[in-house]
Amino acid sequence: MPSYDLIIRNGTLGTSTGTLPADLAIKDGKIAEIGSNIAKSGPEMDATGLLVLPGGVDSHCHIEQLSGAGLMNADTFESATRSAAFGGTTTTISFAAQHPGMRLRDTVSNYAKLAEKGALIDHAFHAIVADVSGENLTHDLPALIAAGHRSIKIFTTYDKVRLDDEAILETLCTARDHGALVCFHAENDGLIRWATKRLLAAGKVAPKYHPASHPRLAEVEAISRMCYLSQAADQPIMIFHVSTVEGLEVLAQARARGVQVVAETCPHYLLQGPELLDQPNGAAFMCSPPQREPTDRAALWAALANGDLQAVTSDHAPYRMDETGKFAHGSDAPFNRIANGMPGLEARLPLMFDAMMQRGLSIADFVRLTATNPAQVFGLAGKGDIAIGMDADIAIWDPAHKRTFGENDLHDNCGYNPFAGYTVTGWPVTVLSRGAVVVQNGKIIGKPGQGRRVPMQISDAMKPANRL
Ligand code: DUC
Ligand code: ZN
Ligand code: ZN
Repeated sequence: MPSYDLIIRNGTLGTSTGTLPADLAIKDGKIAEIGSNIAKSGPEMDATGLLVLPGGVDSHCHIEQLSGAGLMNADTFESATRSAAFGGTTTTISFAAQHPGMRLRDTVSNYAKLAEKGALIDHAFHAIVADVSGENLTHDLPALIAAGHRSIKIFTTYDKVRLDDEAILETLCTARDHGALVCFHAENDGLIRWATKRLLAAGKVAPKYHPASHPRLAEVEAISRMCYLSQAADQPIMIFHVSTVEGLEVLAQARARGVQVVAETCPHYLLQGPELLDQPNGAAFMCSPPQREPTDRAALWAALANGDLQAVTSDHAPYRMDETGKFAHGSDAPFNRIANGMPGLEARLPLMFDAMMQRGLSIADFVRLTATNPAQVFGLAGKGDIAIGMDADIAIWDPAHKRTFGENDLHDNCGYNPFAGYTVTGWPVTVLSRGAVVVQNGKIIGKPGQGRRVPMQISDAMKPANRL
């Protein structure tokens, strides 16, 4: 008779393909058996009335990172991954951010040390490439890719970190030669600068003018251009945080030409509008791209339902509402000098569980969009689903638990919740990472440093079609 480390009994398992009532046994951090009559062999957990889902994979979160504007965000790996675990997420992919003048290999190795010390859950990194000079592309990036850092992030805007088209093409070619995915923050830099200059000159400096400074055409143009560069280099890409209906149309047109492009959106583009910025604490809701219109939200929801968008990530970018964060340039700084971003690691899954169930999506849709797809796109073997042999990264949900978010009830270091007042039904009550309990009964049990780096394997989303 096998002896298991833990059996979770009487729950309903939720996988990327459906649900089934079953018990689940864990051995050595992995799912070892799924069935209805697993013999008792050690510790047990009762999940009667609960859903046993894979822990979330948040493939877009900014942790302990210098922003494009050179500001350190509010979270350490410890605080961010604690917050993630409370929200049912068990794997993060955050950003090792190169700034011009830095060697890429040092950027990633220094960042890995922070994660090794602080992370409570498993993790991987995207390498932000902001300087392609010297040996960064010829030596460092291939070596990093070989070591399992198979995701590259590029900004098309933000002065300090953006790359021009030629540098983007060179990076796409390096990714193609060595097996990596290139992801984009896609907004047209010139359009943003032009709009910003005109707004400031007209004295329109408050946070409520931020959306006008990031026109929707900036996103549409840059997504389109990145799709053409992907086509030219014959290398797949990923577009981060799609916010507009026209952005979705551009993606559909590119796919019809054969461009291999996957894309994500985030809870704030699905649930929030730009009117939130027109209030005294409007800076709390500033992000780029900005929240858009009801028609955009409807189109994004439709794209999640029909498969045109592959993932919902948090874009967790925590800046406190004080001089260490949003107001580093003064409490009356103009919108273009206020840090962009909101905390989202913890609220992502409860928000999406509630919103998806309300809109008629299935548990399997929720699992795929928040865990399975991001794990598969980034080649995180063993993550993002419930099946024998997968890592026992599990979130046990009470689907009936109702909660209204408070002003400052998250476990990160950000000090506010941009979804305060929002009521959700469904909550992760127990969270396991590789079989070990990290959150139970509202308490953190996991320890900093117990998370491991997950090397990325070459995924289908990274492979060129060989049309060159
Ligand atoms: N926009 C970004 O590009 N990154 C972090 C947060 C944000 O709002
Ligand atoms: Zn971005
Ligand atoms: Zn981001």
